[in-house]
Amino acid sequence: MEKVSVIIPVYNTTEFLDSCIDSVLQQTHDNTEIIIVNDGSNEECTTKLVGMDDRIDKVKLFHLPENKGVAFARNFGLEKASGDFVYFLDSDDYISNTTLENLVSHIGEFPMITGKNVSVNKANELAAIEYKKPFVIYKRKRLSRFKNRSAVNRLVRMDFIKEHGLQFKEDVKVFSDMEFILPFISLMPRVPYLKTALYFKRKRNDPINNPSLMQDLSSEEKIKDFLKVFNALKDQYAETPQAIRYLDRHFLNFFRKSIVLHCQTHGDIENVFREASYSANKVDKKAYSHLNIVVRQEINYLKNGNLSKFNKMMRLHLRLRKSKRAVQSKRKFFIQMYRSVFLKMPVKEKTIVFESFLGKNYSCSPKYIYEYMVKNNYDYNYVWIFNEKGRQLPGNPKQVKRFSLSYYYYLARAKYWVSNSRLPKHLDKREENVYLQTWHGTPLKKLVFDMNDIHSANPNYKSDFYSQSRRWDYLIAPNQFSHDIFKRAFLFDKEMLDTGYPRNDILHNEKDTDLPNEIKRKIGIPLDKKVILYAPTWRDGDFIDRGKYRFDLSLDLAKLKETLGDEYVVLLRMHYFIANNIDISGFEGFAYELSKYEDIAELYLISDMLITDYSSVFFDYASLRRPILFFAYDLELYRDTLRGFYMDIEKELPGPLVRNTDEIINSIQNVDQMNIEYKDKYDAFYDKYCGWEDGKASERVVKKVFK
Ligand code: C2G
Repeated sequence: MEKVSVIIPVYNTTEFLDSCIDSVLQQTHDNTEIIIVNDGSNEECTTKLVGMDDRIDKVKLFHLPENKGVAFARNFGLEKASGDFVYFLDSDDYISNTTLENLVSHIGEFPMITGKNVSVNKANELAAIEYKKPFVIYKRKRLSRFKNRSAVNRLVRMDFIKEHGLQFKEDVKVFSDMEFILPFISLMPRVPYLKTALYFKRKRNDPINNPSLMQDLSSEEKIKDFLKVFNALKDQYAETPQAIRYLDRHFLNFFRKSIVLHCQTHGDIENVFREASYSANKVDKKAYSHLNIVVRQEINYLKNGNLSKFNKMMRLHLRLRKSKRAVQSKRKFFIQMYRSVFLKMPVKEKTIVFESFLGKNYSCSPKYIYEYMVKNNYDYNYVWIFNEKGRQLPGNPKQVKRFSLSYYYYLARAKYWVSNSRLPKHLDKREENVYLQTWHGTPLKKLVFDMNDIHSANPNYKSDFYSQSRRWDYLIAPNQFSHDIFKRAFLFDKEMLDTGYPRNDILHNEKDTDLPNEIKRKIGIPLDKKVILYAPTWRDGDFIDRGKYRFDLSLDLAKLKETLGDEYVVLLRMHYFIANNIDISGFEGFAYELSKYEDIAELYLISDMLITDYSSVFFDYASLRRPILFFAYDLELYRDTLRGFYMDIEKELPGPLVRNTDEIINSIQNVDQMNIEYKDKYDAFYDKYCGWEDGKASERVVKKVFK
């Protein structure tokens, strides 16, 4: 059986190594050697590699004395390889267990065969492994034109490499593969492509702390590398028309995607322009004769080295594209108005825009900050963002619909923004703008940069979060514990307001007033029944779409009603991300579906007891010093896989962990005993997490931010 040498250059990818190497060890093709080239990785990664080497005899591990770059590492691996075929795999990716077998059995007489790449991020990685089979489409092998310039997921004949002296270009950090790949383009008119040979390419989710090579370089560095490779190959293959066509096509593509973008977004572009101009002169006119006149002019000015005309043409090109986009969609038109008109108008010094939970309701700290200001006659104009307008609100603020033209107008002009979650990335913060981020809970579950893997629907979560949170000027901390975590997990370095949560003022100020009964009457809850509130959080892995998650009720309502129905009613309150409806038919008068109720703080006020899970609601509810049960039926999955926690919940929680409805019923029937049992823990919990709150948090925040 023919031997395959799998060459894996490694640089600081500890967390991905197991899945990468295991995927090679599990190959159905038997005769494989694994050549790992440790390219000067850190100690953690090196130790991990050494451990693997001991375990497995197929692995040949080499250490380079310092980081020499991926091209050098691959060339080094090539020298060590003894197989009939070579296959390149990156150390943060992995392959399906039949990939090599499929490639070997279909390569025939060709010097190279290509497989199919599948992009994976944390959210679909499990799915990709689990559903590996259905991914494989058993189609006949197809000869296709060669589009992609990367060396991974190709089985290459060693003879061919040796015969042509193929190498990766070592004096660039990126695009070093092109030099290795190009001979195939010029010598093979067609390359077999096999859909069943899968390569799982990982999309890194933390470009801030753990960037991939591409993510780590500036656009200027990438452009310089590309041009260097392009120039060298153009000269080397001047006599090979196929290679020339391939190179020209790549240049034009790169010009339109990367060079133009760089020039539009950077001030000092002279250097890049000069170098690109030099390369553009190597491009054959025929390669771009089919493009539209504006792009052709752009390329001509680039070739002539006329920067000012090039700039003019680029701006015209941009304007044309923008207006084309603007008519394509209303939202885009609003955004264009926002950028080109509203942001140019002066800031309104006395305007504050408020938003809570992405416009879903009138609640949380923004509500209480706002109400404090209205009640104390602060001289400001107030604007609230909602998904649905038309609420009756104290102070009668202006209400705007989220993402409407007025939304963009007020966000552009208001000096102040107050929000409890993130505002969209496409908004621009003006220099004069003051952004108060209230956030929305003491964290139990790990946050952003403390999270290892992202299981939720948005794979760009970390980088989005990073850019959105750079705009925050103030951030409210409910307690010292949150202060420390927020600083680290949000990488927040502006002013933290150690005030406690404004949203909990109501729990201190209205606990003993008529308000609780008024709220019960408004909802229609009998005054003679005790109230249990069930308020669980969302599950990162159960998504329907971005921002839309599913939740299945694990409470047995029938059992609860049967045992507790005479004394209690149950309020069901789902997290605002939950998109499916909870069905309570048959339980009317006992169960109340209040997921759409505006403000959960009002539900806390009227509840005698809380059941929750890993939601931050219990940190707030504890301000009332009322009993709390933790219905943690999926604790292991949630804590160990999906999120990870900041505290040892078995030690610190101020109430019991329960796993099923029977245990819930049992705790409720013995609630007095439970209160005694948990008294000390409750006191300690209260001091640590609720100690800063006294009903005056809104006042402290307003005095600080609005002077
Ligand atoms: N919430 C609610 N109803 C629920 C759950 C939550 O109204 N059933 C509200 C509460 O105000 C809660 C907030 O949403 O404090 C945040 O909910 P969490 O369940 O804690 O989850 P998440 O939105 O992921 O925020 O630092 C806090 C974390 O970021 C948690």
